[in-house]
Amino acid sequence: MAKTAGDNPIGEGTRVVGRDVIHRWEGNPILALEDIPFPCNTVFNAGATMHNGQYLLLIRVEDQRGKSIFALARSEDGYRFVVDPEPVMTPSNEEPFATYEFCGIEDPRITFMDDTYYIMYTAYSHYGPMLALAKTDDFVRFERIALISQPVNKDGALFPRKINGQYCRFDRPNVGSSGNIWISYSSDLIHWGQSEIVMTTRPDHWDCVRIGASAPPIETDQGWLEIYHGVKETAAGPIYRLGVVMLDLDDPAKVIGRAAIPILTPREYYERVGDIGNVVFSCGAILDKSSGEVRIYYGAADTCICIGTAKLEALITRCFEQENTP
Ligand code: BMA
Repeated sequence: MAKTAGDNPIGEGTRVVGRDVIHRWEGNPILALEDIPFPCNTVFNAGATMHNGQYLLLIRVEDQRGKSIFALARSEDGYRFVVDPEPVMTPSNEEPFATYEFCGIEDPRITFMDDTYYIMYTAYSHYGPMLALAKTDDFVRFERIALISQPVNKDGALFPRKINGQYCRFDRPNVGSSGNIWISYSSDLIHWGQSEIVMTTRPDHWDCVRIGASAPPIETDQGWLEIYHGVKETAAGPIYRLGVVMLDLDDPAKVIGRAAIPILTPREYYERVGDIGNVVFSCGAILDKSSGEVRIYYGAADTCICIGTAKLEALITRCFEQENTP
């Protein structure tokens, strides 16, 4: 439903929306609590992909205990989604996953590679968050592959092809309350190593406290385009925003362009107010190669799911503008 000026008690309706390179859909949010066909608390960060001509979102749903599970939402147009009646992945009862998923499974990111859909997600337990990997062919049967990091690690995003003969992922080990984007490699998707720092927080910027990969990287003729999130602490708590960076195609640990300003920042009421306010957080984006448009699905205020779009070329250009004007 299109918003009018009166809908937003914080700003002045949609007047502020045009300041971000990402265009928010006027019908946002696309999924909220009332769209989930089983009892839950909130719905937010979702992996995104195409499957048999349909848009699929693997959505993070927080149940009423406070533990997260995954459900599947389907759409013909990428905007209007219907959620399957039952969750598709819940914390495992089988070891070794049961111990490390005890507090929930979070933030799924989908990568299609070699006819298989891989899902890298955060397994949450009393021992802290760590990365896990599952796979599916049909979004009906999901098979866990392995726990693939120690705690504390989050924001795992698998590249869509091997690089120099190896599988490749971003991850985000924490150092206290801070954290940077790293890269790790594997020959079998189970054992990971050769870890290397990719990029760090910027002390004087919107991404000064923590950063992490958001959507899995998109291959372009300029390099790997990564949509990432950055956190700034304020007197009123953290603000989560989205930014873009371009990485070398053959050596994705090498940054070749990083936008100075965010591509999306919380401005709308549904991004400002919710269980965790002032959050836009993406786990999935879909590139339509024929139109050159990127559809970015993002959780807003840890309470609903939204869509924003941008031309791929606009995102690429942003990466190489060192001092983007606000
Ligand atoms: C991050 C993740 C996300 C969440 C965000 C804002 O650390 O846990 O799932 O959306 O915080 O609360």
